[in-house]
Amino acid sequence: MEQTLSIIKPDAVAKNVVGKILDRFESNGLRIAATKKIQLSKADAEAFYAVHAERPFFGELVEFMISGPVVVTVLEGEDAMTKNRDLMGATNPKEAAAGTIRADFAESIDANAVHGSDSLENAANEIKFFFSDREIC
Ligand code: RTP
Ligand code: MG
Repeated sequence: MEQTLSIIKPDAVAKNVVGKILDRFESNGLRIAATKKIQLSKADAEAFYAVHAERPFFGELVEFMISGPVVVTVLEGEDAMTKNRDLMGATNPKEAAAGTIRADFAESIDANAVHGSDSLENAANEIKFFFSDREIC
């Protein structure tokens, strides 16, 4: 069964909508195979978003991701990676379709509520970044 990684970002954790967001996944056919709440270090965030290291928004992205705890989750199901990206909506919540997580819970392109792996290869690497095999059920 396909797996992907979700991160509920600090803005959504601070708004106390973790349960509401996890419900979107479960209500749309995805299963929670692993989940935990953690505070990322600066080194964690820089490593996780290394692909964006040269982008102008990298510094702000890292500072935002360490501004409070996040909830990292392994989602499992048919087409889990694509399904999660569809449920999230566009990166900029102003462009996100009605009913998506970002349309309903995100504030701005920086504070945009969730991260989701964008390829199966990245999903496998991102899951390994956060979870050991025994934590994934
Ligand atoms: P994510 O990686 O967090 O799931 O978001 P995404 O795939 O929809 O967007 P991506 O292009 O991977 O960008 C990662 C995060 O960087 C911030 N960003 N800011 N100011 C900007 O132009 C800009 N572009 C991207 C967003 O917070 C985005 O989620
Ligand atoms: Mg991305």
